[in-house]
Amino acid sequence: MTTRARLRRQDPLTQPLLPRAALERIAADVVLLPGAASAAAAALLAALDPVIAAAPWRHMTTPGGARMSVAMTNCGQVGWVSDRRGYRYDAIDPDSGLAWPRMPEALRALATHAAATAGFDGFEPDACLVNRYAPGTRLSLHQDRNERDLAAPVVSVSLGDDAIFRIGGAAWRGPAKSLKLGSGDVVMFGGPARLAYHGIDRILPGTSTLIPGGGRINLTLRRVT
Ligand code: MD3
Ligand code: FE
Repeated sequence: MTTRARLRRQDPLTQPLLPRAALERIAADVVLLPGAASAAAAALLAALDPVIAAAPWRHMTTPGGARMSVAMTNCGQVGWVSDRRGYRYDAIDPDSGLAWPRMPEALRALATHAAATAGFDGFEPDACLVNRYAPGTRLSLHQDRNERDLAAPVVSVSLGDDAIFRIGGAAWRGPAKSLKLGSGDVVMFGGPARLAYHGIDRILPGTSTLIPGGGRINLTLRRVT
């Protein structure tokens, strides 16, 4: 549970009058829907089971030859892959030689509805990158720019342990904001924020019991083709 949610729940007088904000604008084109996926969290996790069975977690290699500490898989028409040749999207899972598993309908619908709530109408994701963070795992500051249509937003769904997320601007250096992402939080990144540098600095272990064994799973729904 996030600090924000804990504070509100401990205050029986104000809770009925001041429900947790349904939408927080973090920056011009970054919209947080706190807990928007909380009710669906267990169902989303279960919907990932067939995805993981068909395309098991793997640690990809960066173009520089480093093993990523984040474990990843994909579902949808194309999946994000990285190896010595670079980063790209591919319709084929290199580990199986098969198409990526289909995107669970519950996930697609959640992303489309969340995007519409934030003002991104008509978002039709065709890819979902699934990231798994054990405690101690980090994702270094990077940009996502391999998607063809950079006008489409990216929708992120956090499950499990809280994470400290950092988002800066279009330059690697420069001011950045830190944001705690808790289980069920949905964040939309659109417009100029689409090219913002961002990363995961830290996982806060033991902050959620959703995922057996702990840790965090992040789903990013994207329009790639
Ligand atoms: C801002 N994932 O998969 S989600 C990624 O929590 C990635 O697993 C992080 O960065 C995670 O590429 C952060 C938030 C996010 C995702 C994609 C973005 C923010 C973004 C793309 C453009 C701008
Ligand atoms: Fe990213």
